[in-house]
Amino acid sequence: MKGVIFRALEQLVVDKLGMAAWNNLLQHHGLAEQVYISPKSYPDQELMSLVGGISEALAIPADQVVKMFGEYLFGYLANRHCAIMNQFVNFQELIFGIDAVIHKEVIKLYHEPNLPAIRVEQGSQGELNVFYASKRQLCWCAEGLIVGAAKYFNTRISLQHPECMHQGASECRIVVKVEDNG
Ligand code: MNH
Ligand code: ZN
Repeated sequence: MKGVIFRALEQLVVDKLGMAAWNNLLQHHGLAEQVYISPKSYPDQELMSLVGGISEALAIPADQVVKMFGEYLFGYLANRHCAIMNQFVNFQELIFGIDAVIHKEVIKLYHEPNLPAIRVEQGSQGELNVFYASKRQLCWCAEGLIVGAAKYFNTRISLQHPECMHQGASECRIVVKVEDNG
């Protein structure tokens, strides 16, 4: 994962628990000397162990920590990439543009980013099926990012996650129902 992802996690932890908690976390995971500033990629495993540490510190299951982080990450990325965000007028457009617009721009802006495969299909009841696949299996982060996107557009949604890589599926299916379009 890119440094930007770790910096977002750092900001979340510092916001919620303070700088000492972040330094403690790094220390407990042998990352005390680590600063996530360079444009290179850092091992996915470091993100996973930090999530594990936060999960322990807050007594919240890791999947919920990852989802909370995803929601926070959306705001963090949206702030830094206004030019990308301004291409979307509403929540649905953004969701349909994750792969072909957002992550396509990310490939131009970041050196060899590690991105998931995402495709979106309209369901028969107006719901959106977001299909997610990645060897990082961060589908809870995807859920959180979707929640963050909905909040960004003042849109009320509900989510289901009926097929999941963590349950042996080859890709996750996240069903997004728009309840109220702001
Ligand atoms: Mn996007 C990584 C999904 C919006 C920029 N993105 C990820 C990952 C997921 C993801 C999941 C974690 C990697 C993986 O699972 O393999 N992203 C989404 C979803 C939305 C989204 C579901 C909207 C909803 N992403 C955005 C926006 C931006 C962005 C908006 C920026 C403008 N995403 C990134 C960057 C990475 C990333 C940057 C990190 C790449 C890396 O670490 O190498
Ligand atoms: Zn899943």
